[in-house]
Amino acid sequence: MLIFRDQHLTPAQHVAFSRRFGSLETHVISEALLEGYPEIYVISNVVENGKPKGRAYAGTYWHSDLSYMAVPAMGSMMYALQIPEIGGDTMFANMYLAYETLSMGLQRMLDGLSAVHDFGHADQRYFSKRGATARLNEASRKKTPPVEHPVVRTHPTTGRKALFINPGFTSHFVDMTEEESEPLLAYLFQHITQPAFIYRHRWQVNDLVFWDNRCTIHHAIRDYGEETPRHMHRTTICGDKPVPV
Ligand SMILES: O=C(O)CCC(=O)C(=O)O
Repeated sequence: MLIFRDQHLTPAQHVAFSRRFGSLETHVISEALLEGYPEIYVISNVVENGKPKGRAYAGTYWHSDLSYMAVPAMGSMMYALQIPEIGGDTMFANMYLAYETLSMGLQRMLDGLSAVHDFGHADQRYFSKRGATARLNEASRKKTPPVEHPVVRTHPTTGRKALFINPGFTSHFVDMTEEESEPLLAYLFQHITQPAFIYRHRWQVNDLVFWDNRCTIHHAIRDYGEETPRHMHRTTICGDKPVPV
């Protein structure tokens, strides 16, 4: 992760800087894209003239951006425009450490597994309970069928192994039922989100935070009131297909 405090960026500058690292994704939730800048996904609980300015409470569960796509995101760059005085932090967990601290036996077993990732899983499991806006509709559901990824991936730049599963989007292991997968996934999800692996970012207005989705997962904390504005712009940088170990 890279954190740049006190940046003063127009949407065009945010997009231009992001493009230096690769081509940019257009998020499947089209209602949340910034007018005139489809590369900017707006995460916001602000409503103006009765119209939501973005997707409220997006990412309020552990996930890696776009892991539900066949080619998940390399990185994301989030720019803070409005932040609650208290709360609204984002937690990031280190998936290299998550892998490296498992026993050799479990590492070896996971090295050979693949898992299914599904945007609908998070939508049903988390959003339906929390009244988020801009949920998956039929068109966006069609664009995001479940996909399979290796459970352990080799980072293309560092060559290090990282666990590539997350509670938000990973529904089960390939060739196993959800019921069979559940006990091991539950163990792994508590392992990968333990405090020792977490950096918690306390946002300030004008922060630009750039994270690598190939070796981290993150969780936006919803601990502020609905009347407390939180307004962010995010660009998403295209990645490559996860390489198994
Ligand atoms: O709002 C945040 O802090 C993070 C939102 C999120 O999870 C994301 O952009 O993927």
